Amino acid sequence: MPPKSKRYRTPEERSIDPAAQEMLIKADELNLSTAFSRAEEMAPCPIGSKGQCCKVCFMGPCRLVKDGQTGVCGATIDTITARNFARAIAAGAAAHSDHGRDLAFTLLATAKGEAQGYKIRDPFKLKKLAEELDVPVEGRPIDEVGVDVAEKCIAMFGQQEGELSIIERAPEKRKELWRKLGLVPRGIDREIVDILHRTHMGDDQDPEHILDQGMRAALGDGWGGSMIATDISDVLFGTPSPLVSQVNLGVLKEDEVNILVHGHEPTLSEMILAATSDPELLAYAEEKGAKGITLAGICCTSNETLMRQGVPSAGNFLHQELAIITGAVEAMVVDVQCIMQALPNLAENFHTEVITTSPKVKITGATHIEFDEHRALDIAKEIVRRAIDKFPERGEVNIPDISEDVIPGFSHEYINYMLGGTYRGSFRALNDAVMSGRIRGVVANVGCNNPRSTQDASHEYLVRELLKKDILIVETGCAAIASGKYGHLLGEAALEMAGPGLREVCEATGMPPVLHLGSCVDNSRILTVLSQVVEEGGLGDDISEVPAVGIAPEWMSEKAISIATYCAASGAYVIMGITNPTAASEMVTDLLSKGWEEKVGGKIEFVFDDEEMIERILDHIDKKREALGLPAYEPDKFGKSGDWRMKELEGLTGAERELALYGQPAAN
Ligand code: BF8
Repeated sequence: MPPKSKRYRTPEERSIDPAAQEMLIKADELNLSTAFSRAEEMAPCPIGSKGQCCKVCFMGPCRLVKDGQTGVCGATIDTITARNFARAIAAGAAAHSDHGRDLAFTLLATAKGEAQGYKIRDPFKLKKLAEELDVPVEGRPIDEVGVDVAEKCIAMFGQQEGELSIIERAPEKRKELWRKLGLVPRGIDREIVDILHRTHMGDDQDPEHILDQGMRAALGDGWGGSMIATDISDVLFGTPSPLVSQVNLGVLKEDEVNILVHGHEPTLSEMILAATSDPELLAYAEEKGAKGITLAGICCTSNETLMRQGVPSAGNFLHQELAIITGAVEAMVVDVQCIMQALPNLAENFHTEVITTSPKVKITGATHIEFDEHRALDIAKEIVRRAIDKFPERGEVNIPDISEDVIPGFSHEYINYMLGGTYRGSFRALNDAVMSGRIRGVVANVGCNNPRSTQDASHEYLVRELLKKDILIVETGCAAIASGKYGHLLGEAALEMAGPGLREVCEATGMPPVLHLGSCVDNSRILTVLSQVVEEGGLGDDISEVPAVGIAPEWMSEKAISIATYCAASGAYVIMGITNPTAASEMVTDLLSKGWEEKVGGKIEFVFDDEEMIERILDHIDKKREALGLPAYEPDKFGKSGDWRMKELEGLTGAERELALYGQPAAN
């Protein structure tokens, strides 16, 4: 029989993660196909990858490979590329926003007392949201407020006219610009449908006009659907604050039942967590020979449960198959998004049961147990029981003994508190540090893994190099999990890498230099942080003036395109790695960069070399500093104080210390 997979790259070329390398060697030994081997066996389509294929009608598909060639209808390469990009925004915005909608319905059911096992865990956040949405709070029971807030959020999806009310969180100058350009979303769903309509055959054919609507729909994601998802998750499951947990495949336990939750929604996984501590189920696990039940996560479901409940993470996107190859996973429970169809096939080689739970997602070969918030705890218990039943069927187990401690959970509320305390919480300390040049600027490192590059290599390298240059890093999604694996999410370890100015600030405030902000919908927290930084004063009147850059060096998903677009439309410079999906059109590529920069102050660029990415990031940040009239960044200016000095002095004798401190022995 021919081998299912052929190894083209060494394990080190496939991933920098030693746990992944170990599992990839195992996969090759067992002749198992993974995303790594499949990517090596199939080059990306050279036509589709550059956006030069049009599939919007059935006179084609048309592939425009010659200069000046058009589609059968006459569509130009610029129109086709812009349409493809806009459709990716629509799909990404739909995925994020639908996630937000589902959470709004869960809040509604919870507030009505119809959702089994759920409660409002952060009533303060609910009240704050209520005030923003003009829902009366005074003297009303919290559940009544919850019903009204949920209904207002649900209405934002179907809203037809006017403005999405949450955009009020944006700086005044930004809102004025959006209004002037007609970019304020009227309703979350409406803008997505509008893209699908205008990119249908025979509609909008002006690339700039198509991409303007792309920005409008993406803003409905970032400042709408994703923001609702973040806020309601906090209301229902608690606003994150830092806690200690672990990341990587080593979190799986050889002698316990291992259940993995994978996907994006925290709703069912929170109930599975509750079920894993049910005494009856624990006794049942023991009966089957297991010492306990371990729950761990993959992808953004993992980020959700990691930052709120400290549930360990088995890894990021490219770890989903590798986790099954350990032979130690009894059940992989998936909800929505980023779930590889390969999982059930792979699981056939082991005892693992793949369980789909979303009404939107069925996968051939997986068991479907549909989630219903009205019976959530019962469903979660059923799933845990099935996993326990699988434990005696285990074959050989190979869990890499590799995991790293992490401190996730930096919501914008916590950052505010951390920098100022309960009574004077503010971003003042952060703004001052940027203004003085101790912190040169801020980079948001977000997005996926992509088997077309070496897993985690860019995330790890860029974070390490940027820290040295006094850049504060905020992270979400698989990028954040990557940082966790290499110790970058541990305050102390990351401080060792930080430049002297950044280090001084972090030591003084207790803020780690790499902040885990959550899952991909929590990129909305980055928008909130940027707005609050602007509101605090001293770093300009708009997001576009803040010395900050967003990067997605290993992206792969349409959601990443929506995120990049709403960040750019909000004024941020975004750099994406891997590939340029608009490469077939110089005009569209320029439009996304120079064109958008002139129009909205933010832009998207595609850069495939880490060094060049760093160069562009620093250049942008330094230019923004100059435009604000801030002192130019000087790497050696700060860092004379700080804990390092104390440690150095501690190692000296009394006389040496006096010499180090005063330049001469102290007078008697
Ligand atoms: O939403 S970073 S691979 S898991 S798409 Fe998917 Fe990309 Fe990971 Fe989270 Ni975001």
